[in-house]
Amino acid sequence: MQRMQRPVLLTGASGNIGKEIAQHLAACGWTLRLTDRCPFSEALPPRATFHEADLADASALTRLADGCEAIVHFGAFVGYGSFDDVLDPSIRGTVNVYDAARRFNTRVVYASSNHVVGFHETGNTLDADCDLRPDSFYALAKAYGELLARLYWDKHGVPSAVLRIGSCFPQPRSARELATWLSPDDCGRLVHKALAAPELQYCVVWGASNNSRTYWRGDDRACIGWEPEDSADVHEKRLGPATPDDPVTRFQGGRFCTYDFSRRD
Ligand code: 15L
Repeated sequence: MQRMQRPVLLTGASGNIGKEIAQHLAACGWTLRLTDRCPFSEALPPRATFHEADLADASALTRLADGCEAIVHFGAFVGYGSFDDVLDPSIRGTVNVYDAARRFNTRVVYASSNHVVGFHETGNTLDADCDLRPDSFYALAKAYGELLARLYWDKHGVPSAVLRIGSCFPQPRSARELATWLSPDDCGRLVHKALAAPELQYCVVWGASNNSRTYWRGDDRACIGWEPEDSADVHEKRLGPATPDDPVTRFQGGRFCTYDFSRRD
């Protein structure tokens, strides 16, 4: 399907999820302007251009966003890092994205993370308006991005779909991921729906497939008309039950919660 429209800017395009999203959106007919600090290692999707740039560079971001219809923001420091690790790519980078969206009057599809609620226990089922309990500086930076999205909607009318991405890998790799898995296809469809939704304000959607063991329930998916089509349930036999006394299974954020954990009670 070919859409006649201005390009969509995709940040973090060279990352594992970014590459999948680029292919999926191109197949849905979107014209893409891809950007990342690292080169795009695969053949470019049809109608896509690639521009190497640093998210912390506000003028580069402004040039890239000029003429775009929307920004899909997946660029970030990825993994368990320090405050210094996340400061430029995730915090400054996301401010630059929102400033560009405000300037050019575009919507933002913001890739947040399930780790913003990582310190909720796995026995609790959460609605999207639950307390944020970030499990790392990585998650704190994602939570900052969620609040930026809220601020830029309330103050400047920049629409955002905040997607709390679970574990987006080709297949679930652990008992935890039977709850948190988001299939790459469901992820692609989610971003496409967030881009295509005719009326977008500020909404938060759990980015997880239709998993029976999910930790997450209510959200704003109806606003963008998305429902997951895949499920981690078919992998249950292979991955087995969660071990109840494993500290990694106590909190929803899994391993991120256990790194540098020093609380004693
Ligand atoms: C994320 O946000 C991370 O980027 C990814 O590396 C995984 O840790 C994933 O969440 C997850 O929770 O499985």
